[in-house]
Amino acid sequence: MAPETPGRETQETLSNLLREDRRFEPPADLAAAANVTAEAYEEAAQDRLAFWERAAERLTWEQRWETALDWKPPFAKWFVDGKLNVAYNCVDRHVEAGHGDKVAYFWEGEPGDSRTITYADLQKEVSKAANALTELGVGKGDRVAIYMPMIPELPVSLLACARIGAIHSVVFGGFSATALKSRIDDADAKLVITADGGFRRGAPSALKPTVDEAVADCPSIEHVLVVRRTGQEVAQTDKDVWWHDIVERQSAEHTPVAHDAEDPLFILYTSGTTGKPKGILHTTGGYLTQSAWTHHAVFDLKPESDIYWCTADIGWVTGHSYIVYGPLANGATSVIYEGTPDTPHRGRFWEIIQKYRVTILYTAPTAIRTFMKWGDDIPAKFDMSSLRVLGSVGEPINPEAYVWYREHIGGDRTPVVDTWWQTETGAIMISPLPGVTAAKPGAAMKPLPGIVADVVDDQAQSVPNGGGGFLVVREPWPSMLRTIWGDDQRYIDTYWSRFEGFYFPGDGAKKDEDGDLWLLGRVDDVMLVSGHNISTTEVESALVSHPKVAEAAVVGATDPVTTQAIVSFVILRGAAEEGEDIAKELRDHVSKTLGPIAKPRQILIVPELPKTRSGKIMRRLLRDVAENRSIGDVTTLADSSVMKLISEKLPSAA
Ligand code: 6R9
Repeated sequence: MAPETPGRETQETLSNLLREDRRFEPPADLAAAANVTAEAYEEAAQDRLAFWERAAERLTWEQRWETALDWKPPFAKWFVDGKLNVAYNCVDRHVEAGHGDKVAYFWEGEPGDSRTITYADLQKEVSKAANALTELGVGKGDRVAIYMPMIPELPVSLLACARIGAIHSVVFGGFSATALKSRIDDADAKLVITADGGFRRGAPSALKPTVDEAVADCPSIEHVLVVRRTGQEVAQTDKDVWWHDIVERQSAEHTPVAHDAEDPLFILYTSGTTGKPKGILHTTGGYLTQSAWTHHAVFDLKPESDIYWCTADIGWVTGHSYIVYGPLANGATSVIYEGTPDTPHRGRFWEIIQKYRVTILYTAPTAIRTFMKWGDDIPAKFDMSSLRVLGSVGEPINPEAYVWYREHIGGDRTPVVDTWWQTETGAIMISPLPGVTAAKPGAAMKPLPGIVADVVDDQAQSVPNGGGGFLVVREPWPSMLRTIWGDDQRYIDTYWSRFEGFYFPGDGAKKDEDGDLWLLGRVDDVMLVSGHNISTTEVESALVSHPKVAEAAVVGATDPVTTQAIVSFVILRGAAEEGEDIAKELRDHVSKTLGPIAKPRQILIVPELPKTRSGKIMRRLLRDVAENRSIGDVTTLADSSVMKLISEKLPSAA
């Protein structure tokens, strides 16, 4: 086992418990006009590198590459000796092609203010920001930490860095000063770009004090560039420069220079299960190729008519690839929303879809389950007939949540694409194609054309259909991470040592009888119950399939008899009452759905679940609760008070 993923050596296969027979065929009109058809799989299977070269040709290169791939395992170089500028590809080339008046972003602030930014506007803003960065002494290869709310200056900052070849490192606006400082230190960043604050849940939420606290002790930081968003009072330090003072007075002209295809584009930190966060390094040509191609293929993006909205935060990889780089490279019109889905009311998302006539929505299972909990009547009040494709990312989507999403948001017409990928993979890897795939609710289905993934047992042998085990990627792909910033050895140990020659993402998966892929969560979360490896995902999905359950998190707690026993934390749906018998009812329901082996020992009804800011359930903390330990590191939790609420619910908790 790789040191980062201390699973059990005994794990051979994952039990395959959940059955699902529903299928959703692609709508005929979508299939007929789809950007990508079934042929793409064949083309890529015949010549994978030629397939990716054609995808790279969708971009504008100043100098074409010599070699598609230079692979010295596990170090890859894609489009060797090619040169291009990412910001030019995302912005200028669309203006040059006569699309300057086309909207790049409809930006919606939480308090109800809005801005419309065309590609021509974006070109000016990015050029000014690039000039300002240069004036602040930032040059090619320098690292820039970005700690901002979801305002237009955030994508502008990313693109300004890309334009001059500086490496951005976006840190979630919700992270603490300690987390920010450790990321600044690890990357040895020169500049921080931030804002006074942003609006969340109806109130200004300050960011600048956190930056001040972090930077007080960061000698590498020369300047702090501050956008005024909320107008909150901010303490000034001698490193501070206001965005409106320096950026606004710059020239709106800036000539982009081409960078090498393998020049770094950004670092994005991902918290490992143990140890310090890993600085995932992405480079220029391969990253842009795959983020743009997958956005075009998986969402069937038609730049001339679609209004696309990805609800992620740009501080998460989904925002990098599918709010900024992919959509802009494709010349899309996107919506960006600053705030939370329940401000000022729980229909805010649907109101935004109605207002902008959004056609493609990309969100996360955690959000979908929250909307289910809030009730069907809320989305029903809005006109969402414009929607034609729905996407999901971040966690396995429970079949019930998938069907709810399709029915209540997609009017039972829209395909749902369940997209599996990671910060490390840079772009989508496994997903249905909306015009091709007869999708199964809860399955990510097949590796995209050009991606070679498989499920293997612990001897690295491919499992037969119907079997479960470890997901691996067998061949390098253009947007793969190139290393962990400053730590090649950790890159090798974490991703390339568990299975010789294969990339190991750390996720469990199964192949169904048709060979379609189902993601089963992190292997660290797999439970060992009476000799069976049981995935938390399947038990959670069984719980969520009960009409009274909105969300569920499942963990294995040490048990003297069964090695581990299943402990479930459950949030009930809007109207459901917490009664005496509900625990029994749910335990029986799981037993009936998956079999007695998966019957939870304990069901705890809780008001909330601990989640990261990107919405992933932190089962590690729930294991602490279930095993009656003091609760571990909660610094990456979106809301740290949640653990207290949960502990209070537990009869045996100390
Ligand atoms: C994009 C993103 C990566 C981990 C990944 C997996 C889980 C993401 C998923 C999914 C099942 C999906 N994950 N998408 N699991 N089905 N469609 O989320 O990146 O934050 O790095 O997380 O998220 O466990 O390994 P990141």
